[in-house]
Amino acid sequence: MLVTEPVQALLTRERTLLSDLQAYLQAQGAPAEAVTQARQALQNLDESFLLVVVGEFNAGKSSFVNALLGETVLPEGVTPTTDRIYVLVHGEKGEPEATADPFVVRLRVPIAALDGVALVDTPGTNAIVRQHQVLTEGFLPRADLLLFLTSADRPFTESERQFLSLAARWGRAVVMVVNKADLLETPEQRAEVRAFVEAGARAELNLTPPVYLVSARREQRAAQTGGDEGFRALRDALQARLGERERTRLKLTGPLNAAAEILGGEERRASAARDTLRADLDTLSSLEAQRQRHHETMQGELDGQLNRVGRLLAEFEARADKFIDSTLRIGNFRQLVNSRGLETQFREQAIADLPQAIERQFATMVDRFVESNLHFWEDVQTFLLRRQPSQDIARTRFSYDRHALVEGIAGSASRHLSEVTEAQLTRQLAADTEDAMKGVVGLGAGGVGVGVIGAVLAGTLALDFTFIFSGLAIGSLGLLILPARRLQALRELRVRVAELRASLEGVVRREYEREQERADARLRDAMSPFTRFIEGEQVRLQEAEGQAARLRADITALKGQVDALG
Ligand SMILES: Nc1nc2c(ncn2[C@@H]2O[C@H](COP(=O)(O)OP(=O)(O)OP(=O)(O)O)[C@@H](O)[C@H]2O)c(=O)[nH]1
Ligand SMILES: [Mg+2]
Repeated sequence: MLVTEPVQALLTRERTLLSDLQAYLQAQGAPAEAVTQARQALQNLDESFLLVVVGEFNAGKSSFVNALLGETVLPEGVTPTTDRIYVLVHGEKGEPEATADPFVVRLRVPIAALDGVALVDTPGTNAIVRQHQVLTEGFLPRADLLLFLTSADRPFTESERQFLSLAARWGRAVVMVVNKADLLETPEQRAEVRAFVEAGARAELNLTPPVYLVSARREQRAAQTGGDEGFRALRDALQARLGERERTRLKLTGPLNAAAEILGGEERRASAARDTLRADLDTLSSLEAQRQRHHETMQGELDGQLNRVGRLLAEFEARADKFIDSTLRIGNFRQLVNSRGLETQFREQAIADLPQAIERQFATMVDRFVESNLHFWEDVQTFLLRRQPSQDIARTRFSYDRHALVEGIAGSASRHLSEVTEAQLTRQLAADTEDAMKGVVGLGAGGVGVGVIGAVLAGTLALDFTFIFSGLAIGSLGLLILPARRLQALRELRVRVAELRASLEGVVRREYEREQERADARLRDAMSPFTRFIEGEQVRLQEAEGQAARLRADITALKGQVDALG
């Protein structure tokens, strides 16, 4: 390369720009391959000039290179032949040397035409071996000048059009070559093929690169044929194109165009990330409405459960009613004198399994509470996970982080819900029931079992309702007032059942409410890393936008200066 003072200055600025780009990509958490491409662009500045021959398999690339060198250096064949990238450099002939890239080999050949230029043969595109195309596409951004080879018997195929469009995206300089021109028999055919290839190239590159019709075969058989005319023209053109000044310009432009493409990729990712964040924010704000609906559902659920408690109490009341009615009778005189016996009978016939039934009902309520909250959280998570960010940002730090955070939401919240909430809510309900029962009975808690709802209720009910019979251990006088006592007992029963019902309902509603608030707080806690992430990313993307704009301006300015190089 012609390193004059202005070139040196440009080189320095370009190196700075390319390392800034690399740092920028790293800071943005771009996919590894984008960072690698930026690093590669920087390295390219210091590599020799790469003249890269590309085209569909069997177009005659290897034959073309051999013809250009005037020596059969590379294998040729009708099937997909070249399976790695051959970088031919001037030097003492030797064995192929490995490079840092296992698919790139270096070959020294003692041909003066290669001085200062490395000639590169690539595996063909559109071969049955997909890997061949992948290799060549990966190498494309490193090419300083592309020799785009198409075959006269199938000029400018669809896959060649696609490949050329990729070359255009990377801003590569292109020379169009139609090989196997010996297959074209008339001047009309030649003109037709040339026009066709020209039009195709124009459509993809938006400019009209010169098209050369050559025959590698005729050139290889120069001894018999006297060489190929098209080949001679191409050689001359390359000579001019690869003059030191032009080479320098291409060498400086290639990495800048690559930088523009790499930066464009990052800008697309940033814009996709912004879209994702916007959608996430929408989701979060609709979450409040969802939570409201969830609460309403929970309230409906709770009402249903309380109704069932009410039904149990009504059944108890009916049994107690019947008991009082049939027991407090004069004919039952003997039994009435024995208040202990009465209490036992009341327990057996009226109370029966009410405490256990209520306890079961409470357990069901706790289960339902935990279950519907779990469902709600899972719904929230599914909702967020369903919003797959666009393919553009696959493999970025942004999508890894976001995915991990969204996946964590229901996880941590639901673990707590099933491990802690269930036990806690059960305990609270028991303790609260016990407290409430004290009020109903109007007695101290003495003797009442602690913690288990059934025991609390059993004790309470027995104490409370047999209280009705207290003082019934009667003398003869009592018999006279028995009808009045019966009425009073029935009245009292009704009052007590109503009180019991009210206080159980109060307990349950209060505990439900309290636990729901805790559950909401926990969900908010579980969401908070995600909401913080959204806020953080918005700031990052905002700043990134500014940095990208500065980098883009730098690229444009430098390209202008490279173009203006004398
Ligand atoms: N008629 C004619 N045949 C040619 C010419 N150049 C190459 N061929 C033949 O085309 C076939 C493919 O040649 P290669 O040089 O191996 O083609 P390639 O593009 O390197 O193929 P891959 O390495 O598989 O991508 C061989 O059979 C060559 O003999 C030419 O100018 N005219
Ligand atoms: Mg080949």
